Amino acid sequence: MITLDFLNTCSAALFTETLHGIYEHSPWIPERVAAQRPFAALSALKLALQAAVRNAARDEQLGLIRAHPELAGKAAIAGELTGESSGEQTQAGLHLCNPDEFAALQKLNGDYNAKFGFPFILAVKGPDGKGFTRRAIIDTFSRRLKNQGDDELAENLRQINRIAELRLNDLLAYTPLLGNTILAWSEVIGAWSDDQYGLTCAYMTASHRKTAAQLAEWMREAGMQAHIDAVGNVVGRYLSDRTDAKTLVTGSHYDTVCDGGKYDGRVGILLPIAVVKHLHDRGEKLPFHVEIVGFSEEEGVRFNSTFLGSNAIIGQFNPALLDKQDTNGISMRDALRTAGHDVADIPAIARKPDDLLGFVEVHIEQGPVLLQQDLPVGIVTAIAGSCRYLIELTGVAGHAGTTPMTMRKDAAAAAAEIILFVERRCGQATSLVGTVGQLQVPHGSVNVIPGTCLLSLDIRAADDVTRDAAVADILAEINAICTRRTIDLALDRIVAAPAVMCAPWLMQQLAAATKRAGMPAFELPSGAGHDAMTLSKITDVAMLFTRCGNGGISHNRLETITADDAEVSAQILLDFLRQFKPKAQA
Ligand code: HGY
Ligand code: MN
Ligand code: MN
Repeated sequence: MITLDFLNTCSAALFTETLHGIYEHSPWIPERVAAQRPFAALSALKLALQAAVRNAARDEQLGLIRAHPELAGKAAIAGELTGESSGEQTQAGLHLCNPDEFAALQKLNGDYNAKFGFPFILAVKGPDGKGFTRRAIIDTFSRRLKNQGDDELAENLRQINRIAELRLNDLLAYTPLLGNTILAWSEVIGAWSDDQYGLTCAYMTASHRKTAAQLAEWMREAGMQAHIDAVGNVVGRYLSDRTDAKTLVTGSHYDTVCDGGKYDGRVGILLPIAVVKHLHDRGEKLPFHVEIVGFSEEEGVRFNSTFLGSNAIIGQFNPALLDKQDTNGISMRDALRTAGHDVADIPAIARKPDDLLGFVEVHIEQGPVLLQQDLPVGIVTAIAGSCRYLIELTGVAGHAGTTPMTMRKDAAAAAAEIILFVERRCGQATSLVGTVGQLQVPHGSVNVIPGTCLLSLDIRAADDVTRDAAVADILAEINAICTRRTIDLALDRIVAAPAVMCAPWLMQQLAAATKRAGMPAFELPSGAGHDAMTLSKITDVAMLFTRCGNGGISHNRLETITADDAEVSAQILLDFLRQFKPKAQA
């Protein structure tokens, strides 16, 4: 069996020869990293090989891409695939295409080559190495055919690096066990949704409560005491033997956006459970309690109650939320009662700040930065603050055919002007973003001028000054547009979360664990909001990001991570916990 130790100590020629099948017909890649040996970990060898690809000349990169066969293409038909490619395409079932699938792939291969001048590359063994379905392969092929040339060249190189990673795992008989568990658990709870379209798990729905029960069960199996609190947070405690021990908290949210991804929030619960299970299975205790919280509500989809779960944990649950109603007229109070919760128990959820050693959240990046850096993980420096509003514009509904354009009070036209101003204004600073995610003409008709238009507003920036200046300008412009158009305006601010800096003493310990895992400690800000923002009000916080695939997409069913990246993140958290020093000793 090939081991890392063998690869580190054999001759450069034998190193290159042993790795000849890792990058299709391209020995120059292992050749270029041989001199960097020894590698402290398999992950460090993978990074070095990926860097050799990233730093190669453009013609070498194109040669590497063109050295790869098409999917179910000519080489496959002629039986000329390498052993590795043949195994991969077979595992994905590409040798079993029906005539329609086969025809679709031939057309896609032709169109893709004609557009880009190189073949489409996809690591068909997928995120967990078990293989994409043919349907998923064809859908991905069709989606990526619409991309631009440079983006597809970069994506092909990432896919080649992913294929190499999977081939290296096979060569060294390495299995990302924790990562596979995390992805398998994500699939289980990712199948439970409020609707049949995609994954929607809104607060206190049946799928939400089923997910909570499953998380509690996995926590118990990991040796934790687990309970579901009065607002639906799933709380697991892995107790230290020390009676005077304090508590280090980790976790994230398990609710989702509508038609969301399987990993947003959930990885930050499942990964720590897998890590604690690893400790428990070895009878390993820590000098502090570890508490994992599956926060019940962060996205705010059903009741516009963002960060509800984490607010209850810090003792700042807003009782007024209980009277908010969802689109079916069900109040939060009734939803909690139906779930068997007693709202009188909510205040007791609050944690004592003195008992806490800190809060560390693992979360998918939800963006493209780590992907572009070819890095599995990153350390978060700051979490962007956000302001969110619900806006109701009221004009006059009227006849679409008889009302002259100069006599209209069109609420939707006013909304359109507002949306374009938000886009223009938020293009004026790099970390500033503005989004109108909800836009609705209630009970609208094709032949009726919109009398009412509802829209949401989400403005964020890495610093509060930039964000607040943009919010002021946007609100002023909204007022000006409504005055000019004689539209009535109702504004409801539903979130005003300041930007949060992560604690350097916690970041340094995450960074140290990252480096021990053979990774550079790459730092980046978070454009997304997280439960860590709420916990930062009572304890120091830090975050570890895990790379997102598919261009970094999130809040979308295409959200994806690999078992290997989940594994590296889990190993870093495990090492972080084992080496953790409280602030006083840090
Ligand atoms: O919107 C956010 O930033 C988070 O995903 N709730
Ligand atoms: Mn989210
Ligand atoms: Mn999230």
